[in-house]
Order: sequence, then structure tokens, then C-alpha cells
Amino acid sequence: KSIGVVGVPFSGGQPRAGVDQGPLKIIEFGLLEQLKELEWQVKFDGHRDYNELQPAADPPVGKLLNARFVSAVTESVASSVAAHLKEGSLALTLGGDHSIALGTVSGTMSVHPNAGLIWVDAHADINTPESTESGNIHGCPVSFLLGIAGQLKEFSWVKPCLTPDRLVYIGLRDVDAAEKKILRENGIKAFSMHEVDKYGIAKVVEMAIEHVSPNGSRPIHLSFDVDALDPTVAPSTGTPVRGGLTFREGHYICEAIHETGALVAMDLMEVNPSLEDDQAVFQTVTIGCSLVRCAVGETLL
Ligand code: DIR
Ligand code: MN
Ligand code: MN
Ligand code: MN
Repeated sequence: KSIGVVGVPFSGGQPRAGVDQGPLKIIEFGLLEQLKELEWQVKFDGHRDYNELQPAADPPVGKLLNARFVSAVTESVASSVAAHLKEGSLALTLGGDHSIALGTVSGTMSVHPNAGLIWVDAHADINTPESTESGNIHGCPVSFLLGIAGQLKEFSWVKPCLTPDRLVYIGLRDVDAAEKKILRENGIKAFSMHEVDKYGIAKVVEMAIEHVSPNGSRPIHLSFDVDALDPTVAPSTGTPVRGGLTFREGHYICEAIHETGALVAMDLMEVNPSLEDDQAVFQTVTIGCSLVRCAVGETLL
């Protein structure tokens, strides 16, 4: 069993500096050694310098900020993820902000066109270029993947590759009004923190998996935004929202998805080691590492 690790030190999908240091910190904290201890063959080519893809000028495209830069980086990420998958490796992408998932999911779908997507996040990240209030593309990747965004020439490489029935959310609690409308109109399955409270995490994860990959019939891509976790558990992230997943709920999601045997790709996004104090950074980075370990087979017993 082998795992291809893609480190994406990129922050252009949102305004706060530092999230580009997430992948470096996660690897510095020993994730690759931990994966080897779990008997994975690890392929990691080092962190690519995505700044070489930064265009000389990148004026707003409508409301979207850094559109050309985000497009170039995510296109490159898509091909890195696809290359690992074609070699039969599990693809693990370390962010960076969540705009990067436009690349990771596109890469997965190019190799596994029927894959299901489990998006664990406080936010739905499904704004369109028209609906976004912030202009930050980390709030938009899902609409691009679904093809409800309307084609922009800056993102001409993006092919709609996801259908609403193969998408499910866990952990939502900060969803824009326009996003709620999009979720409703497209009949997208979402388990907000309300459903986590109501059914418990085990039932929610079971229903989520059953939705995107009935009886393990479809490969699974897990996109985990660390802000899905409660800020007391993972404080060092750009847009923390109170009332999130507990330490164990976050890990349970990863453990249960591992148990399906269908996981082909995982993203760990929005770890920002420049936010909060050293203790908070330690907590956030170590939980990032342990979420990944659980998703690839670490068990408690
Ligand atoms: C908001 C916040 N919905 C936006 N999104 C965040 O900017 O579109 N996503 N923080 O991670
Ligand atoms: Mn996100
Ligand atoms: Mn988020
Ligand atoms: Mn985000």
C-alpha cells in the first residue's frame, strides 16, 4: 500500500497569510514518519513552490480575488493528485486553503469519475462567482466542481465533474443565505451540527457514507477542513466557528471512512500555524496528523 503526499503551500483562496505554512508544519511534525510506521510506502516529492505560478497581474474577475493564481495552482494540483491515483496510490493533499480542493477533487474525478465526495467543514464552500460576498475562492470550490458556477475563461481547465447525489457535507454551521438556497435547489445532502447533535456522529457518518457510496460501491474522496472541528480543539485556522465537532467526532469520521475500504483521496485543509499561540498551533497540527492517520488505518486497539 502506498500513499502519495501533495504539499500545497498556498493561501491565495483567502486573505489571511500563514495558511500556506500548514503543509510544511504538518510534515515537520512527523506525518510522513507516522505514515511509514503504519506500514505505508510514502511518496513525497517535497513542497512545490507554487509562487512561480503567480501571474504578474491578477485583477478581480467580477468579485473573485486571485482568480488566475488560484486557477493555475489548482490545475497543477489536479494533475499531481491524478498522477498518484493512476499509480494506485492513495492521494493525500495538505493545504493550504480550501480553494485547493478544486484541484484535488478534479484530479480524483479524472481517474475515478464516479467517486463520492465527503466534505467535512463548518462552511459549505459552495458560493458561485455571482453569490460570493467575500470574493474568496476558498468559499467557492464546490460550485465549480458541480458546474453550477457558469464557465469563466480564467478557469477554462475546470470540468464539472461532480453531481449533487455524490456529495455530502458533515459539520456545517456557517452557511451563507445564498449557499443555503443552492443546497436546497440542488437537493444536496448535508448534515449540519444540528444533525450531529440529533443523531450522533456514528449515525451521521453511516448515513453520509451510504449517500455517496452505497455499500462501498463508489470510491470516496474526503475533503477535511480543519475548521469543522470546534475552535477549542483546532484553534489555528482562518475562519473558526463556535459549536464544532469534538476531538473524537472528527476522528470518528476518519475512522469510519477508513473502514469502508473505499477511500482513495483525502485533503487536510486550512491549518494556519501563524494564528494563535504555540500551544494552539501544536494542538491544531497534531490533530491534523492524527486525523490523517485514522483515515489511513490507525486504530485505537
Ligand atoms: C464565506 C466563508 N461563506 C465565504 N467561507 C469560508 O467567504 O464564501 N470558507 N470561510 O472556508
Ligand atoms: Mn472549507
Ligand atoms: Mn471552513
Ligand atoms: Mn475555508
